[in-house]
Amino acid sequence: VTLFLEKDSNKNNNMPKYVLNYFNIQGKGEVARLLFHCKGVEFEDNKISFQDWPSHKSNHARFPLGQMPTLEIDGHTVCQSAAINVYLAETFGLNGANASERLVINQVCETLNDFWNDYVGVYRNNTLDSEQKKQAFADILTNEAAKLKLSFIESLLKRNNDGHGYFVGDSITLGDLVFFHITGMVDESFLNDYPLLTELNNRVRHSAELKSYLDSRSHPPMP
Ligand SMILES: N[C@@H](CCC(=O)N[C@@H](CS)C(=O)NCC(=O)O)C(=O)O
Repeated sequence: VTLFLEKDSNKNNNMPKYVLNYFNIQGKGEVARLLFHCKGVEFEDNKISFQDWPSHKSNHARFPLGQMPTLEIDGHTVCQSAAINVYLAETFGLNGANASERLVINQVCETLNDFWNDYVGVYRNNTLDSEQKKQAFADILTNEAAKLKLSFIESLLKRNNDGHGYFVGDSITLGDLVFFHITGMVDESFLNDYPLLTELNNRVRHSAELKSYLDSRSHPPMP
């Protein structure tokens, strides 16, 4: 493990060979993809179909927990999406300039992670039919708890460049990408009451770094 960490920290070395393994959906692998595309770093986007997955799952050298995403870094395999995302963000300079900026980014990521867990709860709830699921997804972003979270996130945004830029600094970081990813899983009209957040999503969507990737992206948010 130390091998690739040492290599990464040496800026004179070439980038390692990255392989990201995940399903052909956005899900828990998409933030890593966005980080690669944002920085223009080459990687193999290895999309494994749901059909093929059972034959890979027990290969613990490539899937230590029998789950995806996993990231291969010069052949060393790591797992856990949040760990992968933070590692890539730090390696690419997309995780804030100092501890205070990372504190903002982490608050954004953790708050949005709560939404994600709510989504997954609804998604996996087999007692709901598809109409009830649609309603439950809508509730997740419009109930009182959601309003509190979205207002909080908007207030964090507002502290930097009066809310007309990014969560920290002057360019996209992990916080902006996680925000864009999670809120993008549902209808954007849910953000209508939060104009600065809507603006941020548009800014990320049309950023020079991500525009061409997002224009051509065809894999769905969820299966
Ligand atoms: N805590 C893990 C969870 C990973 C996870 O739940 N992976 C799911 C897909 S999102 C998976 O691999 N499911 C297939 C399986 O368990 O066989 C992470 O964040 O990476």
